[in-house]
Amino acid sequence: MANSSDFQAVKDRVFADLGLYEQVSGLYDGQWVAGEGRRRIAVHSPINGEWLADVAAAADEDYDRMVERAWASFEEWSRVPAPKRGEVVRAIGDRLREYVESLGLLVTLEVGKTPVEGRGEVQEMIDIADFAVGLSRQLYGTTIASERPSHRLYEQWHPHGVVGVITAFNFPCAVWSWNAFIAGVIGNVVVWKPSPNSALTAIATINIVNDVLDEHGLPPLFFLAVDEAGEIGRRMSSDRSLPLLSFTGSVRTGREVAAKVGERLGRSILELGGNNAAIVTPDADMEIALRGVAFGALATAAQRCTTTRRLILHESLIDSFLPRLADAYRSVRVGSPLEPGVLVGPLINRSAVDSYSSAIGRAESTGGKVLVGNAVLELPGLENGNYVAPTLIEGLAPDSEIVCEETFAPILYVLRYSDLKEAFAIHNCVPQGLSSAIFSNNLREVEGFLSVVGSDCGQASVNTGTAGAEIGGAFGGEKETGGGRESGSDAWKAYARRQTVTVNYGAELPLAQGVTFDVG
Ligand code: UN1
Repeated sequence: MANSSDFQAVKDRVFADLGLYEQVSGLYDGQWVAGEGRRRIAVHSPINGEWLADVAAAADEDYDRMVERAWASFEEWSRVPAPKRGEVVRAIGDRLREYVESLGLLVTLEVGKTPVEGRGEVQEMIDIADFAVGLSRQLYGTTIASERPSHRLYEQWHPHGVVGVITAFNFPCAVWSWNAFIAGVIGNVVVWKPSPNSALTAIATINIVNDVLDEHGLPPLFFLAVDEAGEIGRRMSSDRSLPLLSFTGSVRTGREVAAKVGERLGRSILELGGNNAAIVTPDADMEIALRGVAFGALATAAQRCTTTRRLILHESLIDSFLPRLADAYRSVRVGSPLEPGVLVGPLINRSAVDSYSSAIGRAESTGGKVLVGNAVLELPGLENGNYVAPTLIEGLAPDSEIVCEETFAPILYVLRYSDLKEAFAIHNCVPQGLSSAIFSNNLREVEGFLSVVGSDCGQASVNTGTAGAEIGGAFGGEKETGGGRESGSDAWKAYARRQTVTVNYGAELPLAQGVTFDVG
């Protein structure tokens, strides 16, 4: 499938199925806004550099109108009973089931995931839709025993209103749906600014969703503004009319977003960088560990925030486990994700390739030894694609600058340890705290890892990799990862405002804490 006529055939089929055009609007403010006179973002496939489409970007002047309309929709939507809102999300999930193949392939074309991962991305949306449907009947509040006679004390949860969602290219629709479907069943309306690197997937997603809303006679609930210059994102950060902003992206941008939202005392959900490690102990099942580390480190060409970036390996395994991992690194197929058997596709763009090269350069100059990899690949027929060789680097200090940074490219730093306490110290010495794993069948090691002195991350896995979380758990991390939680469990509470209600149904006015205040 490397040749360009096959690529074109896939593109034609996907565009036709999703109703996409080569000139397409990136602004949905209640309707698709025609692109004339707007800045155009040219979208190229990372697979081969081929032009996919031009997206007309939203302009600064579009922003206020969009948010105003979103609030108008909120008036109506927030009055719909939650289980009825759930029915709408159920219909959206059902519609997405019809597009698993084509939307998944669009993800492949636009961001370079393998087709099975592209489908997984859409499946993740369907899964969270199902979760949100159930949630729509479980938005429970707590009743608390009041200390006063004839009083009732309870909590209820209301939607915030219009919620902003900013997403990254690497999960171009799944992460939006974690936010949008949960926020939606609670009664919020959502304004979405996707990465310009995955604008087409966002547009196709909103198209699918809008058809369902139209069929239900509903107002627009899911707004979209594609923007390249970052202006819309900045507006969202400082806009008081977005009580909640969910941001997925780099630590650097996340810091700016958090500061701006904090300045206006708004709320944010931050899902920022990870620097995830897997510890492999002598008591591990080596087959499971090998596959778990390889998947965690290489899936999505290492462009997940959950990617395994550090392998903390017991010193006794250096001569057994490491050579096997190195073999896997040498033999894994890198290339067009449209070719069968390819497990590692391209990086998103040239600048990601540059980050890869510069990280390896910095690693080498500070004592790192490249065991495998360190090559920018020019693949036949894919000269304009962004391919790099998966790279293993050994010999760096665990707290060295480059190891402590997240580089969004397939570079795995191998760090050795001798006792488990040391492994935990290495594990926790980076500033990020998203995902973590231990491979071991030893109860003491495993429970130690899960104890308060073990992993300091939001996600901790045992005998499975750092990447590939299910939607049922709350997803997010600690430290510089930002502390936000999205997706399952009770993460929904962040999309709602809690109201503590006190009702006096008696004929007296007793005061709490025994206070008396007798006027007249
Ligand atoms: C991300 O990379 O931003 O756990 C999210 C995983 C996916 C989500 C990753 N379910 O790898």
